[in-house]
Amino acid sequence: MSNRILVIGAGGQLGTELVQALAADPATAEIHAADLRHLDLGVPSLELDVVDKRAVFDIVDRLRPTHIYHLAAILSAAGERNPALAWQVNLDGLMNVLDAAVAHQVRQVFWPSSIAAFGPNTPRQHTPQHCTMDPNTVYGITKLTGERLVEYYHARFDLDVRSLRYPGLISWKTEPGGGTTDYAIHIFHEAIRTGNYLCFLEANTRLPMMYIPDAVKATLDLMAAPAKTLTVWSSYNLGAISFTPAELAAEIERLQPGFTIEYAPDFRQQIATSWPESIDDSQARADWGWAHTFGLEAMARDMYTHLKQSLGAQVH
Ligand code: NAD
Ligand code: AKB
Repeated sequence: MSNRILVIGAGGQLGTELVQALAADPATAEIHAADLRHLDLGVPSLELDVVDKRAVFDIVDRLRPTHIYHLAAILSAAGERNPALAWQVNLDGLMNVLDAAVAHQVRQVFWPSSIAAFGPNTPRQHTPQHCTMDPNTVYGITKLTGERLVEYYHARFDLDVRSLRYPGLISWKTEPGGGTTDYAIHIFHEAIRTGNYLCFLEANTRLPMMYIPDAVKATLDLMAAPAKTLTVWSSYNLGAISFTPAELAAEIERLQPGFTIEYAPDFRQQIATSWPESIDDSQARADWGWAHTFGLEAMARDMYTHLKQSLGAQVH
């Protein structure tokens, strides 16, 4: 197989890591990283606004990718600040990519959904694959609509488009992109920089989370799975760890004695409270063998160690 890959929204938290993993895959013959701005990821970079339909079609026509990973999005907290932009990027952008993929017979597309597709009437513990979904953020509404769209394009146009409902992703190579789960990254930065963190969620707000190597692995595993083994063409539930700010703070305190946390919940508290606390991902485990690697303690240790080295390197 010689895959020609286009990653759109490649400069973000997930894209930065996924591009590296895809570039290292022997099946990858060519990879291009597209974003609003030029990127230095060690692969050819393209400037692209995914809302611009003609630009999306031109790039797909020119590069003829076999695979598109479409990651560009406006996340939950940023979306509440600009709902119209979230709608345009998250849904018009998605349709542009899906239409270009159908028109140019792209072999596979990946597009992420989120735990934000669930809402206040969703069962919050061990949230099932199929249940009530009534998101009340514009981001969540675009993710649920996107799920319906990708399933429709699979059924109607036979497009092989696959999706995961990622939990909050934790990583150290980039700053987070404007989500509600960003606290779980900010807390490490502030612990290392100042020894204290003012958290925008309440101490006992439990949310599903995942360390980035697990998210990258899940993405590659889902894309590699034989189509006939898949039973979900909207978006797979995906779980790993669930914890509260207080539990994460206790873990960081073990790594850095004297670390302190205070709480000043803001508008993101209401968003978090509308999302699941934990995810039932048994369908993903049964269909394509999903298994996570990092628990809370291992994630916190690895994240703390790498971020400390990286921030130290920036200071000196
Ligand atoms: P991010 O905000 O870090 O990165 C998104 C990237 O998209 C940015 O580099 C941004 O410049 C780019 N972008 C924004 N508008 C664009 C446009 N109009 N055209 C082209 N590029 C544009 O996001 P992320 O955390 O890397 O998330 C990637 C995907 O995973 C998104 O679809 C997101 O909804 C989903 N997801 C992320 C998380 C998480 O915790 N990070 C959780 C669930 C789902
Ligand atoms: C956000 O908080 O908006 C994202 C997500 C869970 O989709 N991290």
